[in-house]
Amino acid sequence: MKLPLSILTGVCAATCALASTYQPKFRISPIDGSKIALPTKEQLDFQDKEIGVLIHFEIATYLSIDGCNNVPNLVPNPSLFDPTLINTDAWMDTTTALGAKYATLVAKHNCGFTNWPSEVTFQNRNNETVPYNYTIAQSPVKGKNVVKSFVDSAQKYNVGHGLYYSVVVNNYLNVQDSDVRAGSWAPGQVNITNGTYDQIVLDQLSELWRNYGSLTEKDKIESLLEATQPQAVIFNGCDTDGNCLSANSIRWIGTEEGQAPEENWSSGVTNDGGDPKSPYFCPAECDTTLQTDDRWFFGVDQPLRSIEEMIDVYHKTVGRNCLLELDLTPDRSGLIPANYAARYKQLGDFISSCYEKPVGSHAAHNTDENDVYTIKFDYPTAIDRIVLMEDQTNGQVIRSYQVLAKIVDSQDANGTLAVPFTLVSNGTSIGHKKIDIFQKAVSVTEILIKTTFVDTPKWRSVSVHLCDRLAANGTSTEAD
Ligand SMILES: *[C@@H]1O[C@H](CO)[C@@H](O)[C@H](O)[C@H]1NC(C)=O
Ligand SMILES: *[C@@H]1O[C@H](CO)[C@@H](O)[C@H](O)[C@H]1NC(C)=O
Ligand SMILES: *[C@@H]1O[C@H](CO)[C@@H](O)[C@H](O)[C@H]1NC(C)=O
Ligand SMILES: *[C@@H]1O[C@H](CO)[C@@H](O)[C@H](O)[C@H]1NC(C)=O
Ligand SMILES: *[C@@H]1O[C@H](CO)[C@@H](O)[C@H](O)[C@H]1NC(C)=O
Ligand SMILES: *[C@@H]1O[C@H](CO)[C@@H](O)[C@H](O)[C@H]1NC(C)=O
Ligand SMILES: *[C@@H]1O[C@H](CO)[C@@H](O)[C@H](O)[C@H]1NC(C)=O
Ligand SMILES: CC(=O)N[C@H]1CO[C@H](CO)[C@@H](O)[C@@H]1O
Repeated sequence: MKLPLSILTGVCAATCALASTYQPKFRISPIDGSKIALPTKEQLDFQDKEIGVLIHFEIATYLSIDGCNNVPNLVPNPSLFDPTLINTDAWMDTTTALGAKYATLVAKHNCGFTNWPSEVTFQNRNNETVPYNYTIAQSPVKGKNVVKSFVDSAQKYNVGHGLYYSVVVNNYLNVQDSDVRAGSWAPGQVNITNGTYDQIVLDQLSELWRNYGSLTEKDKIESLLEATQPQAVIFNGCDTDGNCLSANSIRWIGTEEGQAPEENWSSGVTNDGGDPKSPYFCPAECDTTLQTDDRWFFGVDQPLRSIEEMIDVYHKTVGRNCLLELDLTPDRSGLIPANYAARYKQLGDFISSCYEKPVGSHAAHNTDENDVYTIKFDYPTAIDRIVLMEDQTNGQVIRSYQVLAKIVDSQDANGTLAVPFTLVSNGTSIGHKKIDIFQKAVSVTEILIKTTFVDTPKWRSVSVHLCDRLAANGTSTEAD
């Protein structure tokens, strides 16, 4: 069984301060006395997944605009939702071709439509008990259940799954900023109190958690979460004052462009590159789209970002210690369009051909008494990048590093002359993974990695690669 994942939609700033009982776990550096934030097993498992997809597929798939954000009076007619070819196994074919290890489905977005047949009922302002009848069961594909079908496919493909439920906006219930708007009601909206809204959210989350294993937030949600989903990893689970819903929190990187700052720590609670001194271990997630213009729901004739741009996204997210969560958007038929599927596969193929097999894997790897890491090759070996991974079991401890190499390109093909070491890359944060692409491919006989740290570093892996050759096949690798 894969770990169920949870996605929280960012109202923690308003509610975590009230909710929080969680204290950060850290240890004190034996070297300089600074705090070293400690991870949970769930956080490390989550970072290991490296790539996930976020599947946007509900009533907004049938709108020309990108969802019900900022159109509080719009309640699209449920008769629009008519995916005649829906095939969630095909979604998983694409997810695995990309190399993603988890998938999160948007179960309810801002229009209020649920793509599972919610059976929640509630009281309206006339004190009548009415059904939450803005669901797939009121659509032309009545009888289908996208959430169940998605979860079944994910389990069949051994892909971790999560569900996303937005709490902040619900047009059907006339909710904006987590509150029922007092004032006007548009056609299709029902009239409820704030208290009823909170109850509906809890009831729908319980329905999802009980039946499909997953998700989310707000103060009462904290206890529900602890009771039903103790292992769930919570996106935006901490506010900037360090109030957290869960020890298993991850943070948003602060942009939807698909890039982390080059310096990006596993600790910190702010929506940016984080903070090496923070006592909160809270890795970053970088969410972004394949479609251009930050478009998340399927857009008719919406162009896709080029493979070169997506490779760059991979290097600036996974290659900078950030989880890449890439949008996956089925079209109105319920299938992933062929050109989209091809682009995800192209990216997955690039990643595996470039990174699966290091060059010189038989070379001797050693750490000397000064904690300098060395790789010695038997013969000059061409490389154009290095992949560094820290073992973060006891926290992220490296604070900066330099990669030096004996480059023998034009000097001594046999590596017998006394060749000086040259700096080929350097930086600060490594964490789960850091990928450094060199200016150009070089032929080397030896590599040294020097670090500064707050405790003796443990490497999880250090590998070198040569991917320039992929460029010849139309898959350019772009210098970093
Ligand atoms: C609904 O019930 C509440 C609490 O019992 C009561 O205060 C209110 O007047 C009732 N509203 C209507 C329309 O009957
Ligand atoms: C939903 O329920 C309300 C109140 O019971 C009713 O007026 C409305 O027609 C129903 N809508 C659908 C799509 O069934
Ligand atoms: C819900 O609460 C908000 C914030 O307190 C308030 O502004 C709004 O009027 C309330 N809505 C209703 C329908 O009472
Ligand atoms: C919603 O309920 C409130 C309180 O009963 C009432 O004042 C208001 O007119 C109702 N609005 C609609 C659109 O039914
Ligand atoms: C490399 O070794 C070969 C064979 O021993 C020798 O012929 C050649 O001159 C050497 N090249 C250099 C640059 O030392
Ligand atoms: C990397 O090396 C360059 C050149 O020596 C230096 O200017 C830069 O500050 C270094 N960066 C880091 C993060 O050490
Ligand atoms: C590049 O294309 C050539 C010819 O189709 C093929 O033989 C080679 O394996 C490809 N290289 C990579 C790295 O995909
Ligand atoms: C290189 C870079 O962008 N570093 C940033 C990493 O994140 C910290 C904290 O947000 C910033 O202060 C750095 O500028």
